[in-house]
Amino acid sequence: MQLRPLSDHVGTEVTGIAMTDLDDAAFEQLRQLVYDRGMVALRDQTLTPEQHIAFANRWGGIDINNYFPLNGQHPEIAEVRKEADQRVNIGGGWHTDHSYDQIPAMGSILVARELPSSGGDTLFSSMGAAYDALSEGLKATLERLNAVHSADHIYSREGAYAQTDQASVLRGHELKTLAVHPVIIRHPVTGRKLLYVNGAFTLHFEGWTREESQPLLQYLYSLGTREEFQCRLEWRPGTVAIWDNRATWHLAQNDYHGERRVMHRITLTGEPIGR
Ligand SMILES: O=C(O)CCC(=O)C(=O)O
Ligand SMILES: [Fe+2]
Repeated sequence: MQLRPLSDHVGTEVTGIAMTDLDDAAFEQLRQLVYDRGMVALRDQTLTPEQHIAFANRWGGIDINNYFPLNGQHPEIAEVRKEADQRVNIGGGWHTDHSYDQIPAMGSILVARELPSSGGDTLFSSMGAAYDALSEGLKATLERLNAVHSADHIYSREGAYAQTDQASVLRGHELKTLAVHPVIIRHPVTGRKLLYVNGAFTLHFEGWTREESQPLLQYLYSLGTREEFQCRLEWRPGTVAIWDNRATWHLAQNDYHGERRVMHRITLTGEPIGR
């Protein structure tokens, strides 16, 4: 397995291995790499949907996404799709997946199925680096805070996608989600401290109004998207990304209007998170 870091803090490109053919030692090495680097991009894979599912089950388990369109044949696989005539993409703002769940998903495995001729990159940002960059004073304040997360304002009938051309394909408009998580969490495996709020799903600090929360949240969002904490994944046919939702945020660039982009996502079950 050959490794190439995509930036200082997040993302490693892996070549020279096949996901379908890993012995236990190589599988555990890959798992550790995802935890340490936040995102791993495996190049030159040929992964059928069945192999995608088998790999996710080997990792530990699958959380079904309640909102994205499902792939007809495989309910475990959600489709992240933008058609040539659609303007809005899925995941076009900085976020981490499923923070509105009580036990948020560990991560996601995204397989490129149809790519535009150019554009459609995904950016990732390191929440470990964001935490490390906080002052000791703000760290101490944030350590004591929890934040409230929900997906309702994104996916409900009045939500962010409602008036867009993704509305008709998204599901779960009637679902209600609410979860409270510490603002600073410890990675359940590595113990690394991480900033755990995000611009898509975090509503406010627990016990604070939204109005009171906004300025500090906005500060944290701008900190978390500093360019030096980011990497860029340029997809190629055969690229598969595995990312850790606790340790990173991501953003899907929407710069390929007029072309189709189709990705298959499986969401990986997580462990309870805490301080
Ligand atoms: O399409 C992408 O690159 C990522 C979309 C996204 O946010 C996701 O699959 O969770
Ligand atoms: Fe996402």
